[in-house]
Amino acid sequence: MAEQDGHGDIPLTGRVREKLIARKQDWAREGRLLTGAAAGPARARLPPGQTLVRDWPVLDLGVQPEVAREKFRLRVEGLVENPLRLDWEGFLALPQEEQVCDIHCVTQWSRYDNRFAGVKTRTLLALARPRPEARFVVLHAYDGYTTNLPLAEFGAEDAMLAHSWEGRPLTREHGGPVRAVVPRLYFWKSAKWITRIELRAEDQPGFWEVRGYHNHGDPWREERYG
Ligand SMILES: Nc1nc2c(c(=O)[nH]1)N[C@H]1C(S)=C(S)[C@@H](COP(=O)(O)O)O[C@H]1N2
Ligand SMILES: [Mo]
Repeated sequence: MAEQDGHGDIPLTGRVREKLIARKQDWAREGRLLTGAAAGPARARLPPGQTLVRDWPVLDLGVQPEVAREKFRLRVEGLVENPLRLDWEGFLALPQEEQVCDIHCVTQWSRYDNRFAGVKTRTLLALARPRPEARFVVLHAYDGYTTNLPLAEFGAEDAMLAHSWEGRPLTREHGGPVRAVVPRLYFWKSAKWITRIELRAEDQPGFWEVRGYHNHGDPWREERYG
């Protein structure tokens, strides 16, 4: 899968977990984990159907690309006035910010107060200058994973591309060197090992979105599957 994005020299270890992927797809079809509880008017911190965890589970397709910092490239392209192509130094040269946020995984765990550091998506978008037609974003990762979201939500004030967590470099298993963090949507929208951000006029469902996950994924509306 990695070949498609033209980064065939990034080693992948592990094996794609076909069975796990098929099982999650079945759960999506069956509506597993749905509580039917609507979020009340005063939005709770813990979204419906979620359980708080203290550790930080690792979830991915089973292959974890090993992206050396010298080989890291980040592109912002598609419907932008100023396409960006950044290497590691270029990425670190952008304004750096910190963000403490909660994360909510569709498989039911939530984790509070994660301190990420990196570049806010707003900063990147301000540099790339989206064209007026741009309304959606597809995030592409080094393991071939993709996920889609509305441009407005990708550019939310608390969304970022993170390289550190709790003051330390983001580990490879959690998506280092750089991952997306979009706290207001289920965590599958936060692509690990990100390499390309594509701005589009039309939406294009990503890896889990074509396998039965909700196209939008708001945890407080319990948009798990759809
Ligand atoms: N590149 C990539 N990003 C990904 C995934 C993946 O398989 N590949 N899995 C997603 C899912 S389903 C979740 S829940 C989170 C898990 O992130 P974590 O392993 O750091 O907890 O990453 C998301 N981002
Ligand atoms: Mo997930």
